[in-house]
Amino acid sequence: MTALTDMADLSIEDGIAIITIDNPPVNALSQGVRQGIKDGVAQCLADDSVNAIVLICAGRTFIAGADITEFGGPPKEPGLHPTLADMENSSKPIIAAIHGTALGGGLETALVCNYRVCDAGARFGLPEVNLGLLPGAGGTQRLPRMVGPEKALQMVTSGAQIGADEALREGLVDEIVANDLRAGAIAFARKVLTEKRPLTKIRDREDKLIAARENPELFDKVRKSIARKTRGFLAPEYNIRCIEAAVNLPFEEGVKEERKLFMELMTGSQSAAQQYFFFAERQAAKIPDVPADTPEIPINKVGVIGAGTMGGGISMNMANVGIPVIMVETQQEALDHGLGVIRKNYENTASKGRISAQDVKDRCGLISGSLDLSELADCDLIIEAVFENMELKREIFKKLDEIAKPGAILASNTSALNINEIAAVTSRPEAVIGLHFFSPANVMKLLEIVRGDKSGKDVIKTCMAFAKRIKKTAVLVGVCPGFVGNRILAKRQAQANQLILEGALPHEVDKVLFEFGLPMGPFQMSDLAGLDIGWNKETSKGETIRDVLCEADRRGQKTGTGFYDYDKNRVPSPSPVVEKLILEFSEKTGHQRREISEDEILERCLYPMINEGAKILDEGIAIRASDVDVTWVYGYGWPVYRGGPMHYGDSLGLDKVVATLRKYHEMTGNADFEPAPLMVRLAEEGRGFKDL
Ligand code: 3H9
Repeated sequence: MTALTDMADLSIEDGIAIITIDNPPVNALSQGVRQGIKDGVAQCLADDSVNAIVLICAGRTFIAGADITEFGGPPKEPGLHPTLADMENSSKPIIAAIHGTALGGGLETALVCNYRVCDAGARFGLPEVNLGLLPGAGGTQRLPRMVGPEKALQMVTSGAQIGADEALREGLVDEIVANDLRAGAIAFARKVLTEKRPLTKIRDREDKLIAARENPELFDKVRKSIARKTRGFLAPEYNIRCIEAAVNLPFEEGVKEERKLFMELMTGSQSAAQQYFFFAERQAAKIPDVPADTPEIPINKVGVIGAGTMGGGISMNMANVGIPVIMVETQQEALDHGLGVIRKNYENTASKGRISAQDVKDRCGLISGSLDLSELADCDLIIEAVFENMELKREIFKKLDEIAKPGAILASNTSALNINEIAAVTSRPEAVIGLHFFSPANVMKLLEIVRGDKSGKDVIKTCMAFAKRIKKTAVLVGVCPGFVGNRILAKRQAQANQLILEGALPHEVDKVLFEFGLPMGPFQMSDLAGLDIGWNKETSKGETIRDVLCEADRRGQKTGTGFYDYDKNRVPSPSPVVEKLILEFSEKTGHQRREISEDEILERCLYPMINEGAKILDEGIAIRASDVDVTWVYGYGWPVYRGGPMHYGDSLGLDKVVATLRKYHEMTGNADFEPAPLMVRLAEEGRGFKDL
């Protein structure tokens, strides 16, 4: 075996050359990999003893794509394009041997080979869209030639992967190797030689494109079908245009179009934000003071206290991954209702074909119910999900302390309350932690893990790993009112409430934030949650617009009216009644209403969020700025193409954010606009949160 570079080597076995890539952890196409492939192919072509070449990877996967860490830096020779061109022009057959995931540039590398074999677990995809990109090394031109434009469109716009069986059916691979992939690939290479199979090149194929040429509506159909999900994103549309080019243009011209659109995306702000977020998400899993060798507590059974919307959603997470869960309620009726809702949810999912009838049965079978708290005695993790009342929570934790087995983790799903105060009523504060799920808990990807002063490192490590197991992205935060997500949300809500007193109307505020890319504005969100959360009819004195609306029995979507009027399909429309109530309230509270620009709405809602994020960082409540961004993207639907509030602040320039905050501070006197010292310091140093 000869080393080609420090990431690739070459061996020759009876006329078959094997180029092995070894660039852990995912064999990304770093400079050393490209160099290795290029040199390896050249050596094989020059060596008369070599008749065919197998390209295979060491470690856990085939090439998982271009090396994202090289993006944005100076180009390092050789580029991917000339490397792939050498492969495609090889006069000796090249066979890709694929295991793990052939993704992005990895799949594009496989597509310039003459043949592809894989093991049964291999997966294939072009996930560039998730990085705000498109496959820029011929993938958009070659994939539709292999699997047809329809399938290619689905793959490039969603980034979804297909498995080995589907890849074989679609013609993407030539053979699935049963056991030893390397031996199987070598045997396949010999077969190619003995059978004198041609040096087929995907670029020369046209057969699967012809039907689409007569069906140009195909593209608009796809555009329409993904419009809601991809609102605001550039990359999905650019990916579609590339497939259109593959169908309608000669190969070389299609490649040129792909290159042009790729460069546009690559140099744009959306891809920068999405690439940033790719690493942000992975960073969040790293906890500096919890060493990798910290032991984990095995979690084989979970208890959930409360069978309401939250408790039910939380329980579904466990059942979805095969973990038995017991829900405890105080009343049989509430328990039955909770279990019924879960079943209905699963049945709905099954009716859409996303899970099977057997899945519904299995998952429901994993969720049991009880009215007796002592049945939680054998649970490894108990999650309290009752309503937000400190006294009630403390009472429950006192009981849990007596019931739970030694070593069990006692978690609260509180969205704002002090975990230390809850932990203090137990004899084992090290076992207590916050697991803040976001509603709907079976859907939202974020899990805010709240570390109390005494939470054990093993408990933290276990919860971080457990989050991954139930397919959530966890962010570890410290104790403060509202933690990271809701603390920042409160600042936006305060400004939104203020803006409608000063002159804007709820739908005007919501429109600005919706157009910014959020799933909905603050008033639609309040209506959805219910305006009467925390509101008390007996004590309400009409001190806020929310009070006024609740007193008028406008309590949000559930009552058909709130800040908006809702039709029977829950479609909102601005309400003249609310407008009148707001105008009256403005006058009563001495506000001189004025025209408020969209820019002011945006800045006043978003900049205090960035400011609060800076305070959170300064206080050590979040470990890093990117954790705040992960919280907001996965917990509140902040558009990932804007990275998150902290990345957004950096992209605006912190000097601009500070100056604008000062302007509003002067104008309103509101302390939320007083720039956080950390942000002022960074702005003065010409740095950003990314430099911390
Ligand atoms: C592309 O190919 C463009 C082309 O069209 C060419 C145009 C010219 N580069 O996710 P994990 C790191 S764009 C650099 O935790 P898993 C990752 O940061 C690319 N680093 O593991 C992490 O580092 P750390 C298209 C990468 O097992 C470590 O590897 N391809 C890359 O849960 C482990 O990652 C993609 O978008 C990379 N490409 O999942 C695929 N990928 O340990 C992106 C990963 O320091 N990758 N790292 O935190 C993935 O989807 C997942 O990583 C994968 C493994 C499924 C492969």
